[in-house]
Amino acid sequence: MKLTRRTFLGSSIALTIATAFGLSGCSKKPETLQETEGTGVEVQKLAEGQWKASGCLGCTSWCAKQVYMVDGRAIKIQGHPDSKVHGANDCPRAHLAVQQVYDADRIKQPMKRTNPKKGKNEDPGFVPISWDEAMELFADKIMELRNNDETHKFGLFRGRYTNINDLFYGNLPKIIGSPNNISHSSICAEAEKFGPYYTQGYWNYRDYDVRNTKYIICWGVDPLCSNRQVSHYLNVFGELLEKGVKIATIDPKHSATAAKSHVWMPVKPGQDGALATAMAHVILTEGLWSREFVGEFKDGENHFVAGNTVDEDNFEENHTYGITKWWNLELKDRTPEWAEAICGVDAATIRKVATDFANAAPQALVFMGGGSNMQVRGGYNSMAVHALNGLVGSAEHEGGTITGRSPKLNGFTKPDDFMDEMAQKNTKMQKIDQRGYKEFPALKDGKSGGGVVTNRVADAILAEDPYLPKVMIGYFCNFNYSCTETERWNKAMEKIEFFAHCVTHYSEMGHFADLLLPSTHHMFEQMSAAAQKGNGFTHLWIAERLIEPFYDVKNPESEIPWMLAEKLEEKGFGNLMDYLKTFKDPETDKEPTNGLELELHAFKIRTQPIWDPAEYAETGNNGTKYNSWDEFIQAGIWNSDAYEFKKLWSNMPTETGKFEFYSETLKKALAGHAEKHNTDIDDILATCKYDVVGERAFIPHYEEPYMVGTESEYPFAFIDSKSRLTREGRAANCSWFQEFKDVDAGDVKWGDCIKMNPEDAAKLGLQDGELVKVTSPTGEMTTTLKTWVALRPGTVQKNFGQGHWAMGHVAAEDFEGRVARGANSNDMIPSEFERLSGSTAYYGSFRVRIEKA
Ligand SMILES: Nc1nc2c(c(=O)[nH]1)N[C@H]1C(S)=C(S)[C@@H](COP(=O)(O)OP(=O)(O)OC[C@H]3O[C@@H](n4cnc5c(=O)[nH]c(N)nc54)[C@H](O)[C@@H]3O)O[C@H]1N2
Ligand SMILES: Nc1nc2c(c(=O)[nH]1)N[C@H]1C(S)=C(S)[C@@H](COP(=O)(O)OP(=O)(O)OC[C@H]3O[C@@H](n4cnc5c(=O)[nH]c(N)nc54)[C@H](O)[C@@H]3O)O[C@H]1N2
Ligand code: SF4
Ligand SMILES: [Mo]
Repeated sequence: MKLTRRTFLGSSIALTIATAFGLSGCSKKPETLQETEGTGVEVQKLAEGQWKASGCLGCTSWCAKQVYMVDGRAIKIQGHPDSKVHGANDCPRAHLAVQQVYDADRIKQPMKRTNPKKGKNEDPGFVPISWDEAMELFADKIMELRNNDETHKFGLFRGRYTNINDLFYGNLPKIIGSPNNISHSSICAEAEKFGPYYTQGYWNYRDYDVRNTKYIICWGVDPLCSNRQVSHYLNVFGELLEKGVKIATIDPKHSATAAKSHVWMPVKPGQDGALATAMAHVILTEGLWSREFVGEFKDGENHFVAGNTVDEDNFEENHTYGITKWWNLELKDRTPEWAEAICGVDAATIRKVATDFANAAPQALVFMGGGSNMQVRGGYNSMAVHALNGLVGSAEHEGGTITGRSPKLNGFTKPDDFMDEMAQKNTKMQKIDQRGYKEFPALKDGKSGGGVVTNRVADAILAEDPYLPKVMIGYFCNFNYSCTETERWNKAMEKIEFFAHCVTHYSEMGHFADLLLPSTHHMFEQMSAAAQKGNGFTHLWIAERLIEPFYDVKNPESEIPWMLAEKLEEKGFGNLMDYLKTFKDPETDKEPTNGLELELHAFKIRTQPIWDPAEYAETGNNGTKYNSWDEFIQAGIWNSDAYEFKKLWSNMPTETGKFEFYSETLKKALAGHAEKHNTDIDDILATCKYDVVGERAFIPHYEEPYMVGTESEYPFAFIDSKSRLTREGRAANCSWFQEFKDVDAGDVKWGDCIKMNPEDAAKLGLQDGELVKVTSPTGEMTTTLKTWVALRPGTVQKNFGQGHWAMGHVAAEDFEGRVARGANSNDMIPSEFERLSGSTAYYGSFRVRIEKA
């Protein structure tokens, strides 16, 4: 059976896009056109409606939103004015959510695969079934695992998620008896957290006090386009420039932010470590480090002279640890002239930026994104770049880089009492992502195997090492598109006996599913909540179901587990249902009787320290205090109190309590991992593709980037960046994404391109606009060439977001024929890792060859 549009539309085929958008079929006629006073411009007045609180999971910014509701339909979105993070400000991508929820291409009811053969070129033959049948099938598969004592062969993939995800992602696999809950975190940003953790003990995103700063270095980050708090930065940037804040951007491409910066430093891809260590060298030799934070030579003289070691005993450190070791082991030789030859930024610019930055400090900050560190040897770049904040005393300082406060929330009942003997035993098995293997330390929070290695799962499945999982469920994720070397994922998912995918849309991953479980859209069709920081505050938004879904969709984090628990109970395994019954309504003490009640109770329990005075009297509440659930849910937002600067000085959660330039914390973590594998740290680092030996392993240092493909065979270093309008991997089926694709400078509407400096194009005899074949050591793609001056010669750049062959009729060139619109860089990016954090390497990691197609 062919995967046709009709199959997808099912019984809802009569719904046209027009009705979906509320343009017709609406009980009220649209209001008439009116002239806005004095302008002569006629605009359509918004129909009578109401702003309702909600939130956006379009990216990790997790912005608080309001949705304008008319007759039960969502028609417009704005920032929640009460958010102290971004106020009513918005990012353009929020509006795409309206196109997503009313998309005619959504999966409208559960679908079952009828073709047992899996493969990209196989037609899955999906046919509609009821939820009851779907859950029956799924529960049978889990019971098979239980009957064979192989519950560890169950696995759950998580992409994006809400604040109650611990119920489904955290605890459900444990109760079934599996260690395998695999999040997408390490295809996202783990290497970026590595540096801040191994210097100041903080494994999370940072916040930047830009309103009080004088100098910002945007390093491998494009805050006007991506990263977190786009809604905030897009709107505050003008104010900063007007006030005279200086901005330098370090990015091999001329990004949206570079275009608004005073200085653009087009670092060669992957060479961030050279630049960062040279800037540290300048700050020390020029005597511009923070005396208050770092300390001073006992004799008051500056002994940091290029090429000379210093006497460690002659320096009295304050809130930091290891400054002289860092100098002696690394920085003394890292002159700007040395760096210029390596990283391609001239020595004078390095000197000037380092000096201006340090002179503005402590109201000066380095804003670090993934560009500088989601690289094969990016762990130490992450440390080196973040350490600059330590050198100038801006870490935790007003106008500096801060770590943000989290809301105090309640956890759920622990699953332990609901795990039977089989579950206790099988959850102790090795996880299927190989975390903690010798070659995958994944040292989150200082622990060997403490973090996830998402993208390794494909290899592990193919190698059946540690074992082949059999029954899997995934939600809000699309690893066959979002992970590198996508073909590995296609082959791996073919091997999974039974896979259920809980998503709004068909996708490259869903193509390999046995069950498609249509999911609610997080912004409109379910209860939802998330917390994020920005502007010196943290907000937590909470949203009620705003739209009564007109497709047969369910929330994967609550309704699907409930239905599964019912089925499992019928089949004799009641532990999951017993567990879910502990989710009692904190107000009435009533047990949930269905999935929607479970959802409501879970959010109430989680946020009780925000809305229940009796609860926060005990737990504390470091922000808005509500008097009841109703009051909280109506307002839809909680804000933290303002950040307390300097509170963590000499109180960092590191081994020494200090900001570590010589990381005792990393030394301990690496030693723990080496000991587990009966070897030494040098061997571990070599296994992880690092060059370093000895003591330098514990300090931020320069490593030559590990690039796949030799320069002679593959002359161009590839630069991957996010499309400005992509909502992670899932905006391409919105016509607004396609129509405005050219907001990415140089890109084309409804299409795709790769960009190259015109000098390089001329050398190759290639013309702007012609089709080219791009070949990497592991894949190839055909796309249009655009010449673009804003790139250094020797590089090519392409944005991530197009290249969907599944998803829908807008995203794909030919949906039924599985022909992509544009190209997915991941078809070409070799699968490499930053192994110390478990991250996938997207940046500074490979080269390509370009020829006429
Ligand atoms: N080359 C390259 N690759 C990248 C990146 C890059 O910059 N370059 N970025 C990386 C990053 S930072 C990340 S975080 C990952 C993201 O990668 P993933 O976590 O795999 O997420 P998406 O690709 O966004 O796919 C999410 C799926 O969820 C479904 N969906 C959409 N909305 C909803 C909803 O409201 N509810 C549910 N249940 N499902 C929904 C859609 O069908 C979509 O297929 O990609 C990574 N991959
Ligand atoms: N528009 C948009 N914004 C998003 C998302 C989205 O999908 N779309 N996703 C969100 C998510 S999930 C995440 S994790 C964050 C990630 O946000 P970031 O970590 O900031 O990651 P990117 O935007 O992928 O990359 C940042 C910059 O790195 C540059 N870069 C590439 N190679 C190198 C290099 O070798 N060195 C240096 N210095 N720079 C390099 C790229 O050109 C790009 O401008 O963004 C979030 N914001
Ligand atoms: S897409 Fe990201 S930045 Fe934009 S509104 Fe949504 S969460 Fe905020
Ligand atoms: Mo991400």
